[in-house]
Amino acid sequence: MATPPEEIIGQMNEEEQGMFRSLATAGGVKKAEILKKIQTYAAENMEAWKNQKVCVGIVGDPGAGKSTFINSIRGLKPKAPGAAEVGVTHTTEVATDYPHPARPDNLVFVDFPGVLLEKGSGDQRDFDIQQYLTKFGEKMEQCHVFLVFSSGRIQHNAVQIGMKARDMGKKVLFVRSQFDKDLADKQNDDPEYFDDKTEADLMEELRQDYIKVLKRVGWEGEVNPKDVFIISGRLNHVLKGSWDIPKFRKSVFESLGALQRMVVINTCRDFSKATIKERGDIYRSNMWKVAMAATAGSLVPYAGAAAIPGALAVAYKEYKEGFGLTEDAVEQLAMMTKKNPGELKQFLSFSLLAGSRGPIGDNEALAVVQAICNGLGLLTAAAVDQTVDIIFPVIGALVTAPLAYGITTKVLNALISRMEDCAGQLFDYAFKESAV
Ligand SMILES: Nc1nc2c(ncn2[C@@H]2O[C@H](COP(=O)(O)OP(=O)(O)O)[C@@H](O)[C@H]2O)c(=O)[nH]1
Ligand SMILES: [Mg+2]
Repeated sequence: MATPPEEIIGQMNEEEQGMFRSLATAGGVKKAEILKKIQTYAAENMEAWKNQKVCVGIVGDPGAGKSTFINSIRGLKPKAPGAAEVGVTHTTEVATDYPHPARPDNLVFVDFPGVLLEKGSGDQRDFDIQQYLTKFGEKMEQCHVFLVFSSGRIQHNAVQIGMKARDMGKKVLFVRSQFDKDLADKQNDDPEYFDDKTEADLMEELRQDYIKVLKRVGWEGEVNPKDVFIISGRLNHVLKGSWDIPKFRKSVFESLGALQRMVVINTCRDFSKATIKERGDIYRSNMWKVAMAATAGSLVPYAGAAAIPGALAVAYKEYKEGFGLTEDAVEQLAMMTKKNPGELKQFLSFSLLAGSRGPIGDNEALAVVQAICNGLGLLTAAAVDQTVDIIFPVIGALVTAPLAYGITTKVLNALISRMEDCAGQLFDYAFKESAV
């Protein structure tokens, strides 16, 4: 029994469905031929996200925390190589690109100037949005989403620029940063506030305040409170997902296309527990492609097995990155939570292994695991324990597979679910009794 093409086409995004639906409904094209075409497409496009570009435009008042956030979202500390200068008060008149160091061609944050100084005038009140657009309009067009930063007293200029971005059809999100500072100030200045109110109440007040100020400074149209995010731009808070960071990340996902989302989750490190499900779902939506690529060459069980390791290995590596389960990520997590890195890695290995006994005998499974891992080049000294542990149930399922495509998607789904669980458990374990 072969997998019907309709089932696979149903998993595709709109554009891809358009490509293959007509083929499936056209008379005279054999199912096997359609499957072959889908396979070829999948094999060629499994990593198509690597050709995508995501550009995030940022504007806001000086001192709002733009540079700090631009560094943190790229995983950089303030003085790291490539980091934006923080605390600079002089105004610049250029839009500065800040590429993500891990994928500089795929993910760029653009710091747009909030002013346009006329030669000889130096008067900011003369801000001319038309002139600004002449200079920066093209660059703004290249951005996919805009962030308007404020520290409570947003400037007229930033509002004008934000509205233009909106009029260009861009999603505009509003960010009020430095909530860690706001919270500490409130606890110091008005401790009684917290007798009957919570952190969440203070966040709501700041959110409403942001909307009020936006209106006062000339924002035209409704501002949805769901588009306003109260965050701290400090590295640890961005990585941990404090306050509105998870909601913010989800809104950014929603503003992007399917492949662009892959760029973000595979590139921007995120330890937050609250986005685990969204990250998993982004990988799930791409599963059919991985599975079809894995079975490229044949849909006959075993005959296609030679292609399986390559596609699976690629997906496996992506998942580890996206869920923060790489050696490097775990070491960073250990550092920020002041835990012993060895201890965290051991915990991760243990949770990956838990409940992984498959339907086939241990010796048999081990032999297959070793063969596959060798083929994947994953059997390196550093990664071996984690890799074998997680691939174990995958291979267990493959060996008993009656049908390569169907089983591979099941296996990928299991792999994603396993990584989701592990990422959640690791988060709880790492942040337990941690001051971060
Ligand atoms: N506590 C705290 N300080 C921040 C935060 N974001 C920025 N700062 C500080 O605020 C000042 C201005 O930040 P910067 O990122 O340069 O703002 P920009 O002018 O918008 O680029 C610097 O001293 C930062 O260290 C934050 O989220 N929390
Ligand atoms: Mg700055």
